[in-house]
Amino acid sequence: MEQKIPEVLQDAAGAVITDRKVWEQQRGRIYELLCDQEYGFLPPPPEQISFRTVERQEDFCASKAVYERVEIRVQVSGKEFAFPVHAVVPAVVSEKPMAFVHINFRSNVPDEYMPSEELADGGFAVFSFGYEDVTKDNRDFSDGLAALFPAGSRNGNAPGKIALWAWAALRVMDYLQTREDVDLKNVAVVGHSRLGKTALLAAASDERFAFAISNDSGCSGAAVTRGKKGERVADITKMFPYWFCENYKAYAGREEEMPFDQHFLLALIAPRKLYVSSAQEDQWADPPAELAGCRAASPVYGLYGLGGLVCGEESPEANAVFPEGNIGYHVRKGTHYLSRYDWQRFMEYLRLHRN
Ligand code: GTR
Repeated sequence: MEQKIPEVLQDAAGAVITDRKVWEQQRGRIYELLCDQEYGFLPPPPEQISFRTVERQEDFCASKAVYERVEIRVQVSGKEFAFPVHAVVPAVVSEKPMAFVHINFRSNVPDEYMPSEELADGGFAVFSFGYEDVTKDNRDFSDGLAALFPAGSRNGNAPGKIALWAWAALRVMDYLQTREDVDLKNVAVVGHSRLGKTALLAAASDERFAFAISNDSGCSGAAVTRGKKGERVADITKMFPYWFCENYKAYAGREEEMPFDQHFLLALIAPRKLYVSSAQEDQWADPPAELAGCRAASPVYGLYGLGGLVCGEESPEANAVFPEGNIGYHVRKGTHYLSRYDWQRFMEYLRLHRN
């Protein structure tokens, strides 16, 4: 069933990479390869960026947290675009809170995907944005952030929507740099499903994220593509071609020819922390393929004298949690969803691995 996947620690001549410096050059090449062939290149940082708090509630969650709506305004190619970020920061803390940057399906706070009250109770801050406040989840590249990049620039490696949503997450990280009340050494970017893919790309693109968390990210996310069940490149590029760059389509039905696989994306996060979560009944995402991605990315941590995934079990039972490693993993009972259970595990993982 499982097919041979490309070695991430192999140089262009086929030699095994055992040296961290050589890996760091390879890392740059791999990042460019994934941008060029799969997601498209993220646009460069904005020419200008500004932040404005447009709403503030001190009595959020029974006064346990402060809610702020912050407008992030960017200028790109002389054109402006703004999107809202929702901050929920615990009101009373003994130390600066660790923080999640949540790339959210919704822009309501709180919502069914994000238990902001439990996060605040747990001592965590959360900064979320609704992905469609950045650019709509459709093939229209003339809306929102996408409109800042000239039409007709949809050449082979122009950014797909995942790359644009990831770019927005980097701008939230820019905003966080202005917050002295947040533990900036411990910021996690987190997303579910298509936004789990986005969270991985954001963390691969920006080392300011100390943790990357992808939930049920599946195909073109944490799951190894070769031998994968459920969704394949042909499915995803047919249904959602605009998530990716044009070049990715060439691999529909030809996954064996890809000069990469998804563990390359995961490896770009090393030596920072990575947490991958699956749902047992989410066969479309394929939990074993997501776990395989974690295993295949693990050797890169060895170059830093660190361990990757710590999971002895071939096929873990539902609700098994493997938090010890620099790559953490759990598989939850149930279907495709970002649940309270998942968030509880993310909080535990951050507490355990706090920098
Ligand atoms: C599905 C898609 C998956 C996953 C999911 C989601 O339809 O095929 O790759 O990303 O959407 O984002 O909910």
